[in-house]
Amino acid sequence: MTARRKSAGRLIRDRLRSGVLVRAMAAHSPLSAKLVAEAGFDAVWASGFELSALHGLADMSLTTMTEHLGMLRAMVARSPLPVIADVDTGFGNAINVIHTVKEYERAGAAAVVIEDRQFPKVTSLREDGRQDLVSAGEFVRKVKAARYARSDDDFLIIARTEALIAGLGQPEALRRATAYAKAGADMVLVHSKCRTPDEIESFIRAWSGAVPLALVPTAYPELDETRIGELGKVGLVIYGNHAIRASVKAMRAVFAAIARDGGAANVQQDIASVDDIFDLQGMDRVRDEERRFLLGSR
Ligand code: SPV
Ligand code: MG
Repeated sequence: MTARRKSAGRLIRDRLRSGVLVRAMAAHSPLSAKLVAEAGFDAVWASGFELSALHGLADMSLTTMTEHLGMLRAMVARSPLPVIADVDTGFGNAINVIHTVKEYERAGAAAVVIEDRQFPKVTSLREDGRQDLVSAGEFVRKVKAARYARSDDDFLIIARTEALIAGLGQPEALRRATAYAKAGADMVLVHSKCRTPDEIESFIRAWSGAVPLALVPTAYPELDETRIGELGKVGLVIYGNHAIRASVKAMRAVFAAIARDGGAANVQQDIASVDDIFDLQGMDRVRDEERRFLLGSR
């Protein structure tokens, strides 16, 4: 086990223990993971939605574990932050979860988030999405399998319930969250696609606090960190898809302007400078290495 992997989960656990909200921002590439660190977030969210969108695919188990794992490994290599892996259903049943946890831990992830949907999954935020969950009993066994598979006790197993998304109601969501915490999940992520925070706030108030909660306030962005702090019981907030949405809007505007104008003169102020990209690429370090190893002088 490397020091890096050990410290990745430990960084999150230390912050959780000190009662400070952990803030994770979505990324879909090593470059976006670097920008997450630059902006001052605590962790990178290796989002399945973002990676699917990057491939031009729906977030419905169409990208493979190998693709997601490869991208996660590249992000871990380029970002100083702990990376929280969105592994969807764990790519199958409890046996798949064992393999998934071992592979993601070995790749340097700090945590995995596993959701109680059936494989293949359907994206959560779609209005008319099919919402088939596995039974609470089966998912409890998947959580136990995840705990069994990790080799570093600091590696976090975050169990995600989609009960509210599936319309099963708060009692069922609480029943599932309680069972997952009892099975050994380090945190429970509870997701909602309501356009107001009411459903989630009600869940938080009813939650026993057995383990900290994780939230993804995409559909109800007015639930900000100040309000989350007031509510308590929440250890992690994930900004789930803001990297890909920011990129799409920026690219669309710049591409349209160049196509319209027949040249790039008018977009110079709207795009990053080449020097900015050089910095992100570590060009200073490369220059130094050239001096040392190619040109023979220091
Ligand atoms: C993701 O970012 O892939 C998530 C969050 O799982 S959501 O898309 O809102 O389900
Ligand atoms: Mg996802």
